[in-house]
Amino acid sequence: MDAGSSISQRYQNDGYVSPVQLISDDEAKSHRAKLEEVEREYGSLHYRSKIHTLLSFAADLATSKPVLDAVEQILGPDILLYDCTYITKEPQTDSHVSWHQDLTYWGLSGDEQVTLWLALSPATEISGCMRMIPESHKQGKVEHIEIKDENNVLFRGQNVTGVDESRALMCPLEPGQASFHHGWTLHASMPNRSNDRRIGFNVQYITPSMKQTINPNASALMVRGNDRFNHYKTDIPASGVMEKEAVEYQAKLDKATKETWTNA
Ligand SMILES: O=C(O)CCC(=O)C(=O)O
Repeated sequence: MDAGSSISQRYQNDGYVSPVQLISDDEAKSHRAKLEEVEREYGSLHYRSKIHTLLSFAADLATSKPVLDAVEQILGPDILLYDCTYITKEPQTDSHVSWHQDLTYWGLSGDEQVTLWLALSPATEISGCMRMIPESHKQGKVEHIEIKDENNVLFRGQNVTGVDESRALMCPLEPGQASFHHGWTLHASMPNRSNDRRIGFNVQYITPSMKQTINPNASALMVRGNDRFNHYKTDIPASGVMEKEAVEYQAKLDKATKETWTNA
């Protein structure tokens, strides 16, 4: 599916839209190569929040025109980049994601939020692509329980139990393709049984009207339109790669994000 007007219709009806071709295969491969070059020197960057403050190429992709054009169709003209991370499942590992809704532990005041998940390597049924329950966003927030599981990527091991998996649809993505999902859409993903890394570029966008109810110092980056609300401090996007000041700054933001999830 191309980035076109039907993104918003599909998103509103199904609670997600997939696949959307956002960048070319070559661009995805080049982004992956840059990420892996950094990882060879500094170690894995899996699940580090606010990565757009650490890596300029992450900030560039999260604020690029094709991405924001698609986000605008979902959220409208005023857009804040709220968080940005890589979610990586190493080859042949048990790392997985339990059924959950994104908004449950974020402390946001509403649901004008969308998550972008852009594939930087093949996301397939074998490598653990996302699975979604169509239209599940319409029921709003549902109960989560926390289950300790070191292989669950989710910070609190949050789970929605009793999901009717016969309704789940796979969202396979080629490198450069993406999905967008709503914060109340039930989704999960299985372990990576392939021989390649499964790498997703994961970005959360919100409208400026959304408040952060837990962290009074929460920050975000205005990426399109206007902010008439000023609820957020301004993130400083990275101007280089792993620059010393940025490393310290991102570490503080990452800590604050995880404290917010803990206290939500
Ligand atoms: O990367 C995954 O497998 C799951 C990602 C996810 O839960 C999300 O993007 O909200």
